[in-house]
Amino acid sequence: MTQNTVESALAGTDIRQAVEDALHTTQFIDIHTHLFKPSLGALGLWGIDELVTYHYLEAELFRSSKTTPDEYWKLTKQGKADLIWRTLFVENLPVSESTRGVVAVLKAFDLPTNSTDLSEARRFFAGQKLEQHIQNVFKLAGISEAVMTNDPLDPEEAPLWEQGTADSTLFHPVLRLDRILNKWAEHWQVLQSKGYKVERDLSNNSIAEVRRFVDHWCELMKPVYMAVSLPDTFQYPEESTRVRLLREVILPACRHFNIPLSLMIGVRYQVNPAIKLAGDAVGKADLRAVEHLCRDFPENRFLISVLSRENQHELCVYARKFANLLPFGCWWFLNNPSVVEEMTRERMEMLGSTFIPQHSDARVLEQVIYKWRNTRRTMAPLLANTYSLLAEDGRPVTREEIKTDVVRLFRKNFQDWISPSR
Ligand code: RAT
Ligand code: ZN
Repeated sequence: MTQNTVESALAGTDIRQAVEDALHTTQFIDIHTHLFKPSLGALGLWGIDELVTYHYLEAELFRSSKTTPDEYWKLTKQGKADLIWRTLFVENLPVSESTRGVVAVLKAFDLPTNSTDLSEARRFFAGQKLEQHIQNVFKLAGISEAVMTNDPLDPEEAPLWEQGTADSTLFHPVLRLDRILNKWAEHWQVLQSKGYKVERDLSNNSIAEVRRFVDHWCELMKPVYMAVSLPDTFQYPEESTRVRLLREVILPACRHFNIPLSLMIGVRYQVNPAIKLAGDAVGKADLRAVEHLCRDFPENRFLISVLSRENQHELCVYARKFANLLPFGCWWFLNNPSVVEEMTRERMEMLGSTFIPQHSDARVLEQVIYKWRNTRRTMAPLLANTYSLLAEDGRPVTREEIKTDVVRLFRKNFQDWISPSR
């Protein structure tokens, strides 16, 4: 170490300050959201009624209200939002992570956080112009870009891409494969109706034809990666349509376009269908599937998030074995400060800075404000502690090194993964 670096080496509270500064001056890349670029029109959700009816809050509503799901689904969007606001924010203290998030968003726009109704917030959001509002929101969230989730078999979304959509420097596309890989039986005829000669049992020329479909969408969308969410029962290898499509279509296509495949593993779909989107749960997965994929396909790059807390340690172990595996995010039920802290500490201890700590999973634009604020708040003491331990053990760190590490975690690891040559 040069004399100069020794002089600028930090200790104690200076480390904490340098971490806070690095976290606040780094524009993060939000690598997985359900937000949409403005040219995809009404698909993009924003504003107070969408925030309050987020499915994480719908799940909480039914714990505190006598309203049944059937009664709830009959209400208008505003009726639903009014009921949730009254139940979770007026009659109860909004102490859960998702309710506190709405409070943080209101506060960010200087809107009242304890009013008995949503009228002032509604007036405020109605007065925003979307494109300008997106820029303000990204600034408040400290993100430069967000990655979308784009399913070519979504009947509302696909025609918009086919007609041609304006690109956005703020939003990157991702080819989402859930319908193809998880619901082939319900969708093979949709491909057929679009002129692809596929069969339900993947016979004849089906594999080449699905590949032609995927290639068409990669050329149209230019996705930064492909992605699929998978059940806790996901196995690889296995005799199934999903695995054949994965092995013979998707992985070769990822190699051809030189993009990673994101696997989000561990959903127990629709354990309570009555509450719709809020009705999915979690199950521990067998991560030997990840082991087999990473070993059998060394030329593919995998972004992997697992939903069960019990799978997190194993995922880190596999990442130590396979350099083509990049763990990312604290997904869905894991995105609570207590779990984020535990998982992120474990990842740093086992993987150094070779992972992506978080994504927002935002479905409603303004959620990125609270989700990224919470991430920074949890990360600050955790990173400060990591660098303090390092200094205590004999390797002091500088402000510049801390900044470089934060940029790596929240930007560069992703940029390098999606485009290794840059
Ligand atoms: O977090 C969520 O909103 C979930 O409903 C899922 O969308 C999940 O993130 C996914 O991408 O499948
Ligand atoms: Zn998601």
